[in-house]
Order: sequence, then structure tokens, then C-alpha cells
Amino acid sequence: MADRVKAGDVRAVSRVITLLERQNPDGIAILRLLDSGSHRAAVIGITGYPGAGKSTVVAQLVAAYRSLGMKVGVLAVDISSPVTGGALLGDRIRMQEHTLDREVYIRSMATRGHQGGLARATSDARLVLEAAGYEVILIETIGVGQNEVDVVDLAHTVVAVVAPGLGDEVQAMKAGLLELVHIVVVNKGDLAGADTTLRDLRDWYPTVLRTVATTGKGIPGLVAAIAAHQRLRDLHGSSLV
Ligand SMILES: Nc1nc2c(ncn2[C@@H]2O[C@H](COP(=O)(O)OP(=O)(O)OP(=O)(O)O)[C@@H](O)[C@H]2O)c(=O)[nH]1
Ligand SMILES: [Mg+2]
Repeated sequence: MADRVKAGDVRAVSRVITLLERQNPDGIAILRLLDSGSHRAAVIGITGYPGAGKSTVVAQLVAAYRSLGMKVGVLAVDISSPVTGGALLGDRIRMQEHTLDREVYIRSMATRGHQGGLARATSDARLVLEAAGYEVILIETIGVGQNEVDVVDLAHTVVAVVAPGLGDEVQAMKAGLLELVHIVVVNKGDLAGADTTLRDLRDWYPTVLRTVATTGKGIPGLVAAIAAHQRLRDLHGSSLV
């Protein structure tokens, strides 16, 4: 199984992630065989409030990285809250255009309320994807900060997606998330209020970008900002891995 994963066999990748989600001992043994000598992937966390457009942004990033010829993995973490009960289906639909692309792997991971389990399974899945040769791994997760910190810790670059008209959420971001977030995206840049939200956040964050994920507007700028952050991180020899 480990060899199949290393060869990029998608069915083996899925199987091993399922074993790891169940904390199956075989899965853990396979993971150990994968651990050494694996490739390095850029791990990008896409976080933000429900409905801000995370999945739409992720689908655009998948397209952007594919056009650069990169193999892309997506881990969409679903916290199974009643509010976002439709998230899984929504993610699938939004990312459907990529499901026929063999160089794109998309996986929804349900947490069923176990925050610690979420962190472990997501972290394991990331290692599996890395070993399978995925060059970019996008992790979509709901919420910014607090109990999402574990997932945020996994990513080299954390992108927070906000939408205009969510005043309270913007205030919450300013309150305690500066250290966690590297890039802020004001998505739904086509909606009224986007300018105000942008101005407001630019006083607090160095990198605040406007996107319209439904059309792809602003996505090249986001790709460039992520690349710039990853280069900076490499220069500073971050201890993250
Ligand atoms: N007007 C506008 N609508 C957008 C934009 N981006 C996304 N949407 C819409 O916003 C809705 C939510 O988008 P999603 O990408 O599912 O948002 P999400 O943050 O992944 O949502 P959850 O995973 O459920 O938290 C969808 O109906 C999208 O079509 C945008 O730039 N402008
Ligand atoms: Mg989503």
C-alpha cells in the first residue's frame, strides 16, 4: 500500500486516508513507511466564516495551480455543524469541474465534533498526499482561530476569506487573529460594502486582497501573494513542517 501511495495511486491514497481516519493500526503502520523521504508540498490553509466563499476560492486556486502544471490535493474539513450541513454537497458541486482531472485529489473530511481527531486525521491525510506527490495541498476549514488553530498550524500559509457585510466577523478577526493569518481575502468583491471592508482590514493586516471567486477576478493576485509568502517563509527557514 505504501508503495502504491508513493506511486501516486489515487485509490490507495483514499484507502489509506480512510484507515487513518479510523485510527486503524494498518493505516498507522503504512503512514510510518510513507514518512521518510517524502516530497515537500506547499500546504495552504483556506479558512473563514461559513458562506464567505472558501470553496469557490479553493476551486479557483485548483484551476490556477493546475494551469501551472502542479498536482493539487484538497482536504475540505467539514465540522458537521447544523449551520453548515450542506457544506459537503456544496463543496462537491463547486469543485466538480476538477473531479475528472487525475492530477487533482479532493477529499471531504468530517469531524463529527471531535476537534482533536480532526487535527490528527487532517495532518495524516496531508502526509499521505505529500508522499503521493501532490505539490500543493489546500485545506479548507470553517472558522478562523480558536478551535481551528490546530488546522491552521498545519498550513505554511493561512488565507482567511471574509465577505463584505459581516461586520461582527471582521471585528472578531481584528481582535485576535493577526498572528494566525498571513493573507486576508475580501471575497465577494462584487458586492456593496467590499470597499469599506477592504479599507477596514488594511489597517490591520499587511496583505488584504479583493477577489470575486465566482468569476476568478483577483485570483492571480492571490496566487502571487501565496507564492510571496512561501518564499519569505523559506528564506526565514521556518520551523514548520
Ligand atoms: N456574489 C458573489 N458570490 C460568491 C462569490 N464567491 C462565492 N460566492 C457564492 O457564495 C456562496 C457560498 O460559497 P462557498 O464557496 O460555498 O462558501 P464557503 O465559505 O465554502 O461555505 P461553507 O463551506 O459552507 O462554509 C455560493 O453561493 C457562491 O456561489 C463572489 O465572489 N461573489
Ligand atoms: Mg465550503
